[in-house]
Amino acid sequence: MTSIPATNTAAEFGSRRNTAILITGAGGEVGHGLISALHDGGSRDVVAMDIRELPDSLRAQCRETMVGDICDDALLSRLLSMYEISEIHHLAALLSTRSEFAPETAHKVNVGGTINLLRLAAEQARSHGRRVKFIFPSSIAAYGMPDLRTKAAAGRVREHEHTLPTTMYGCNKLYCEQLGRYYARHYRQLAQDRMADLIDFRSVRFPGLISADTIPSGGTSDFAPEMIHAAAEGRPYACFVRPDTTIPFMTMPEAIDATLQLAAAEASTLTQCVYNISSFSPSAGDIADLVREFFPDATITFEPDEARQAIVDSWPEDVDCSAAMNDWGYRPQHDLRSAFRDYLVPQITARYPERV
Ligand code: AKB
Repeated sequence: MTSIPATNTAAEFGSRRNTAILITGAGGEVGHGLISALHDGGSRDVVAMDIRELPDSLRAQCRETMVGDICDDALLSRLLSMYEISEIHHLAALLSTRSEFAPETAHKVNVGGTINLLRLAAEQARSHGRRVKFIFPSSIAAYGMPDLRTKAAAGRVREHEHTLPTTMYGCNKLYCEQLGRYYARHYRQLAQDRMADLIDFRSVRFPGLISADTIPSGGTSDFAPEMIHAAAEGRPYACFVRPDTTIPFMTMPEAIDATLQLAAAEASTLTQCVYNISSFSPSAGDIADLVREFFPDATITFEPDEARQAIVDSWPEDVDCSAAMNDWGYRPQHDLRSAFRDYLVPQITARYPERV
C-alpha cells in the first residue's frame, strides 16, 4: 500500500487544471443555499452540476455550471480532465416520496450516482495528490421505526439505532453512508498499488428542512414547508399527515451553516463519518398552530394520506445530536417559534409581498 504522494501530478494532463468545489444537484433546495453561502464567503471555485439548467442568479455565483446526469461516466471523466476538485458536495438525489414511485430509478440515481462521484473523488485525489473532501447529505429517512409505540419509546435516537428504513430513499441513504465510509477507509484494500486516505468522507443526517426561499418537491417531510408557503400565499392547505405526527426539522440556513461547519472541521476532531443534526421537533399540529398565529387567515385541514403517513411514522420523533455537538460544535440556531419569528415569516412575506 502506498500513501498519497505529496506532489501534484496535474502535469499528466498536459496543462494545469483549475481548482474546483463540485456541487451536484445544485438546482435543488440545499444547492441554492449552499452556492450562495459559498459565494458570499468568498469562494469563486464552485462548479455546479444539475440535470436542469440553473437559474441565472445561481449561475452568476459559480465558476461554471454543467447540465448533466451524475450517472453519465463521460461527463464525470470530462470533469476529471478539466478540474482539480478539492471538495464535493453531492446533493443530487430523488427524495423519499418520488423514489417510491420509481424505486429502481431511485437506486440508480441515489446509489449509482453516489458511487460514480466517490470514484471520481478517488481518481481526483490520485491525480492531484491531496485528499478530496466528500460531503454527503444523508437523512432521517435512514431510520425505520417499526411502529408508533417504538417511535414514542425511542425518543431521541442515536446514529446507529433503529436503522431499518422502510423507503427506497432511506435504504439508499443508509447504504451510501456505508459506501462513503468504505471509500474513505478501505477502498481497494487488497490492491497492490492501493493508495490510502484518498477521500475524507463526512455526512450529516438532515431532518426535514424548511426554507423560506424554495418549496420542496418529492419529499415526505414536505408537509411543513408546504403548509407555511400555502398560508403566506393565501392558499388553503390540506396536510397529508395527522396533527400528532412528529419528526425533527431545521431551517435551511441552519442546514447550510451546519454543512459548511462540518466541511471546515479539523479531521482529527471527527470520531465518526455520519452525524445527526436537528433543531426542533414539533408535531404537524404545533406547526399548524404557529402558522395560524402568524397568518390568521390560514386555512389548514388535516387529510392524512395513509401511505405517506406510514413513511413519516417510520421516522424518529427526534434525533440525538450530541456527537455533532461534541465533535464539531454543532448548535441549533432556532426553536420552532424563533424560526417562524426571525426567519420564516419575514422572508416568506417578502417573497409573496402582494399578500401583506
Ligand atoms: C424527504 O422528505 O424525502 C426529505 C428527507 C427527510 O430527507 N426531505
